[in-house]
Amino acid sequence: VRQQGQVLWFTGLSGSGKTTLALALEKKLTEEGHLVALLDGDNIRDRLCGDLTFTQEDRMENIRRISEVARILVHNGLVVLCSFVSPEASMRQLAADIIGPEDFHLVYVKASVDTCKNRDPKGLYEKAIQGEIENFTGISAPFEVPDKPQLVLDTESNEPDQNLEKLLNYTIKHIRP
Ligand code: GGZ
Repeated sequence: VRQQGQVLWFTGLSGSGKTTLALALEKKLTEEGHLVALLDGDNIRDRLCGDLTFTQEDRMENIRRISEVARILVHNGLVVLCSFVSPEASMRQLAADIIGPEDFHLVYVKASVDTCKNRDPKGLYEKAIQGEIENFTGISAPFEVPDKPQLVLDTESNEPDQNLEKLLNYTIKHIRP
């Protein structure tokens, strides 16, 4: 059976749970024999996009490069999971335009700034509030809630297992022709 490549694009605040969900999905899909690629800050921001900051312009360039990589991978039949804050509608639109809207699924990982600030697993919110990090999404840079995401995963009110199940069901439905 030829696998149909698709991109699942996770958008949400730092600390909303994007990468955790994408990693869990990657594991499930891999166990089921799918070819999966996971792109996220940890493997992109140090290397391919190591020259970029968090200004609006640099975030656009970050998303552009990632989307071009995702486009190649999806054309090779992979399920591509992209986990990026991608805070503005124009950035997500750019990704959809590059990848092609028919292969692009927007997943909004939903948690409020207050919740993410309280979680603060890396202490970044605290630093942003102290003014030690500039242009920090939710503190000193905007996050535009997506208008019409294909899927919303609320990590504030739902249990992780509930969200993973919802995500897995959606994915299975869309990667099998
Ligand atoms: C937002 C920042 C910033 C600023 C560093 N604003 O929780 P994390 O740490 O691991 O995820 C965040 C990641 C965001 O990078 P992206 O490439 O996803 O952003 S974008 O799509 O907007 O280009 C956070 C860390 O990098 N980080 N500084 N100022 N997040």
